[in-house]
Amino acid sequence: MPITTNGHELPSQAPDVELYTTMSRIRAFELAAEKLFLAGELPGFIHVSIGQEAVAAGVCAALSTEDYLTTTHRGHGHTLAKGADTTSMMAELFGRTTGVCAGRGGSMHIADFSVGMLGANAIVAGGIGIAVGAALTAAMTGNGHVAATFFGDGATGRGPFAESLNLAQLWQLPVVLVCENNGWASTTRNDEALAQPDISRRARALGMNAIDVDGNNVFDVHAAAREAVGRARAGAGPTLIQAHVHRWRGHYVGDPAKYYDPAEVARWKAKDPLERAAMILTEHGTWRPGEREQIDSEAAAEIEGAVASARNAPEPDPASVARFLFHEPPGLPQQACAPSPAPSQIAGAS
Ligand SMILES: Cc1ncc(C[n+]2csc(CCOP(=O)(O)OP(=O)(O)O)c2C)c(N)n1
Repeated sequence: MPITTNGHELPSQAPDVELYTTMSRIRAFELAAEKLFLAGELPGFIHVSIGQEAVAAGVCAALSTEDYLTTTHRGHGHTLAKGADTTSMMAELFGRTTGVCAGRGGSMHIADFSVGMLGANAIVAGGIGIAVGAALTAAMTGNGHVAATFFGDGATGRGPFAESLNLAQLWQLPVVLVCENNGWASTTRNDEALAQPDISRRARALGMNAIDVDGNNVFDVHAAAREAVGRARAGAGPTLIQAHVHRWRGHYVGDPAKYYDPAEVARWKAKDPLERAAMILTEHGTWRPGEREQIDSEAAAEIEGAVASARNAPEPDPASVARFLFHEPPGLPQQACAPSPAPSQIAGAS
């Protein structure tokens, strides 16, 4: 059960199959991305969130499409759960023109304003201030939107975390700050780097509402997120959710992760959020017979289709390298690139 600041337990609603479906799609997307990267098909670096899917699914299901979201270098799951299309996300990882950012961003810089996704961010803690700024926009314009941001425990050692929490609480902004506390920042254990590794206590020190939740239980995460989003939308200010999770893989795909104790990883895997959700849905008699298998095979087929489409899509023309930077240089050839979003396509723009 998620525990609020005053020790109150938040009950989960009846378990919803849709939350399992989102996790299954994220898992399928990231297993495919991992394989493709190791086979040398994807440029750059990628970071996967395998084992952390419940946080993305549970939080984003509490947001509307227009609500704002920012995320991190480990943001595929958050972006997908917010409603981005898997085909254009996969094409983005391949760096193709059909990508959600026309192949210019790659894994760590995905943004999709059409679903309120303001951006992944390779700068640790970089997304937190942007979400607080978006929440300030919501408060000043009265547009009714809420902003949410995902970040890791490592990000809480940086200045933008402290500054953003301060302003969010001072101005009672409609923002939900979601810390995925997986205990590691790259190769460093958080108790070696943070004076206070319990992130909720840092929020409570400012008087901010905070909720602790088992990040392996998607239904509990969702209950916490509904409470936090409801408060924010009602004008009751920000909430920090600390989701306790495990990062099954190394920091980046290809990291041998020799710093992990194999017994510890085995313990984490025993808490697989997909298996946990499946067990709860079975206990409640929510599944139809064969429903889990059907969801998993549809997710696999969706991702297979996304990969095939990305492989066949064109790469950007090198002559267009300056496109989307600052302004459209006159005389640039107009090749097969997705256009910049019109202001009217940006969620919340009036
Ligand atoms: C400002 C900044 N410092 C350092 C890095 C290098 N770096 C990338 S990810 C990372 C660890 C982040 O850990 P955490 O915030 O806990 O997120 P997690 O990787 O666990 O999801 C570091 C140090 C960076 N990208 N940006």
